[in-house]
Amino acid sequence: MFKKILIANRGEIALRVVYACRELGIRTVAVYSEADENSLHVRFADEDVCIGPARGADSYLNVPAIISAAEITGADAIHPGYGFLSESAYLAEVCEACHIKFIGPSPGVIRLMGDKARARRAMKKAGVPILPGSDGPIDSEERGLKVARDLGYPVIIKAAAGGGGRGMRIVRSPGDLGSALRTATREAQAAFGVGDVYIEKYIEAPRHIEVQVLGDHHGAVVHLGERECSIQRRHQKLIEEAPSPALTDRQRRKLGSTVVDAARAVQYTNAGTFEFLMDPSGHFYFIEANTRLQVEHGVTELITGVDVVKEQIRIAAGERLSFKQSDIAFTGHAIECRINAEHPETFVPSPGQIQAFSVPGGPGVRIDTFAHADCVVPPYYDSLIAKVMTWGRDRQEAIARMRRALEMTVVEGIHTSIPLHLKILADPDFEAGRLSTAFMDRYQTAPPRTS
Ligand code: MV4
Repeated sequence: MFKKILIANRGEIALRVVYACRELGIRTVAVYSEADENSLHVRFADEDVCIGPARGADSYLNVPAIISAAEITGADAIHPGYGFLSESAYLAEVCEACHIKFIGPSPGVIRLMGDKARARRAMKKAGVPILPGSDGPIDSEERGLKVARDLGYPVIIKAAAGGGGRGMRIVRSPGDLGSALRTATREAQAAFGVGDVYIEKYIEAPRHIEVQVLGDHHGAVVHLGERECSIQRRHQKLIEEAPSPALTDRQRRKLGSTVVDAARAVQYTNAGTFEFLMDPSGHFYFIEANTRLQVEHGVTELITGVDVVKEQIRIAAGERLSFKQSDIAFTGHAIECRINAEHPETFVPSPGQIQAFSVPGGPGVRIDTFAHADCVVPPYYDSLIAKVMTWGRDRQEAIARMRRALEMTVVEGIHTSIPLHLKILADPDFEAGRLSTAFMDRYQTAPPRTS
């Protein structure tokens, strides 16, 4: 087992990795930017190294600074958390060259899944249902028009190097295809340095359902069931839950075994998430795979009892998974609300100094946060300040617990999304589990007044 892990991240996820390391008896090294000097992840790590100025590009994205910090402190592994360098095949390669274990999949798998068009082909080959679409990148308007005509409109143009909703364009008629292709290609080139785009049939108002997997270095792969993440706004998830209220046990088993086969086919190791869209008639289509720990991993932990972060560390250290698929039982229901430092109606970021901070406990409540009274939420990073998770024997109990937990959460000095979360929890469609990625359209901000 590792003796010392460097955590190349900040905020609640850096603390979450500290928790796992402490429980495993592993020393921790925090890295931090000049804006995070007084953060809890620094306070609770055994050692800490300042890696640069506040801006992410100068600190948490700075590979040489992070590798140097690992070498200086003698860390034998790096946990990248989520965001920042978590899906950097380059960091994973540099780690290999420096004999530091990267706690995540191999560089080859990260690179494969990072190219969404290649990932799509690999999943198709492995027998995973994908959306009807182009076989590879679209390099001309003629080709695009032909593919779109065969698919039928609407279609969606996606950047091969995109993902998470970046670089997508919906096209509803052939007259719009040419200019959409050119814009999408230009934007992809500017944003990702690769202009490749591909086309898929567009599904209106799907559910977003994703499957958590773990694979060890001895060929064992298991799934930990699905999460439903349909409640999102501009590709930022607001509420996630497990299991999905839309799946039958039979669908769950089938989706799970399809994903396990696919992960095996690409020799997937460590933790990963395979994302699907579910159309209104209940069909699943693979969209992309995330080769990192996800923000919402906690709801899976609450219904399976598996500590995903500890498993990531054990897997990277070469240990075998200690359980088989048949050992995993799904018990009850879990929900997560992502509490952001932002105005609940305008969604404008609200960084600053938190004055009062109090979070509830009680049965079935888990809170992952780096916030505390007097802490500062810096303006440089994403606005997630806390994840409130609740567990109940059924969905209704999980929702009731979430309601009382949010009603008794106190955050003063900054705005938070809690009032919006309470509104969603009271929505009859939410309560009935009638979810889709279009759910949040009803909470559109009012257009600015002109008089
Ligand atoms: C789609 C889609 C409809 N049809 N692909 C957005 C994030 C990225 N992972 C893929 N996304 C979508 N791809 C086809 N062919 C709709 C979305 C989508 C979406 C997906 C998941 C969660 C929220 C979403 C919100 C808007 C659009």
